[in-house]
Amino acid sequence: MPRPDEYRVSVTKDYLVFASAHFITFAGHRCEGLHGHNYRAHVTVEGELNTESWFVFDFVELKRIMRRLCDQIDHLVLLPMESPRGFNDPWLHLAAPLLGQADLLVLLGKKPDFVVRFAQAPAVTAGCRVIQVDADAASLRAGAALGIVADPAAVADQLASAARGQAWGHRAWGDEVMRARATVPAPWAEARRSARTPIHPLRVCAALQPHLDRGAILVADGGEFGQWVQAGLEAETRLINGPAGSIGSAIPMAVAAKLRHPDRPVIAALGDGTFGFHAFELDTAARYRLPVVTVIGNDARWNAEHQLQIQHYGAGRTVGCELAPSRYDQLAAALGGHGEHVERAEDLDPALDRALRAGIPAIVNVTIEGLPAPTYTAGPAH
Ligand SMILES: Cc1ncc(C[n+]2csc(CCOP(=O)(O)OP(=O)(O)O)c2C)c(N)n1
Ligand SMILES: [Mg+2]
Repeated sequence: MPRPDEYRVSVTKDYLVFASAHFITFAGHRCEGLHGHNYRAHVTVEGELNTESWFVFDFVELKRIMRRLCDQIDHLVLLPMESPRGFNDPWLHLAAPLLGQADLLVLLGKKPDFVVRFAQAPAVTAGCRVIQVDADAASLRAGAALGIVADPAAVADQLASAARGQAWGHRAWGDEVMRARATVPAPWAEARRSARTPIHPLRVCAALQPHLDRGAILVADGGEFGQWVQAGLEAETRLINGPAGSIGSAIPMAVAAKLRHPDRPVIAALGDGTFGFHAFELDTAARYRLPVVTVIGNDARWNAEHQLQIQHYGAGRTVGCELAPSRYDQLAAALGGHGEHVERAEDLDPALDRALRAGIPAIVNVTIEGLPAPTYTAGPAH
């Protein structure tokens, strides 16, 4: 509330609008909103009356500033950041527990938030210094040893080229981290080859890996299957669901990736529950003839939630996370796409080949075993 000697001016206009969220952009700067959101800006300025002009704030200037701000943020695509799990990113494999030994942490465009456990003890050593590079000065944490306001990508390039000119005598810890990163639990090798039914998530990874090696882009999303996919695949280009772990954006992300890289195959791997969030984006992909391949790890469950319930309430007390073992491949066919249904490991390779060759959006619906996500610190992985 303004004080009695303060005044308030409020502005909103039809043109003070901007749109953001999921977009497809085409040649000629045309934009199509998928299910993006349109926002109307409303600003209120409170202050004393200027006794010369009898203005609180020049109305015309206020509208001009607002217009500029709206134009700046209009049509920005909101894409999730790596990585929802931060220190817990399953791709780190056995390196995750070693990160806590670091004596220097460089955060490039990353806020010291929950995904890096606030860069504080006990997640990092008590004496660990933090250097934070961020384009936004307001994001710099007061306690950082050094805060730099700059484009993080440019700083990363500068650091890398400066580092190339240095002789590094102390590689042991770095090598240890790299080795741990490249090390997966021993039972994984067998799981990747396994012919068992329902199919092990790592067996799905084994079938996908050669396509990624040949340049396919990976989109990984959702639940326990999403964690397995992130852990079990090496992709040169990988998009995963955002820092908060919000699920469901895989197909829109895959559509965007295909538009950006029309010559590269795009594979979205996601759980059945996750598919349910924005399954109809397949229709968008079909209408725009974008042949993305969606691989659904179908365990007929919201397994991530199911596992949490087991952990917290016990195995006999799970509720409300069951799904039907639906034939999502048939949904693809109904929308003008290509569908494959796979129940046996030996059928994975030919089904993926057909899906990738189909030239239209495809769904590969794979009946998988609903396993808990991989863990590395608490005993052997599943
Ligand atoms: C938007 C959103 N809603 C709900 C959740 C909570 N959530 C996380 S994983 C999950 C279930 C995912 O199920 P599925 O995709 O089938 O993967 P599974 O765990 O079965 O492998 C849910 C509901 C979330 N992270 N984001
Ligand atoms: Mg599931």
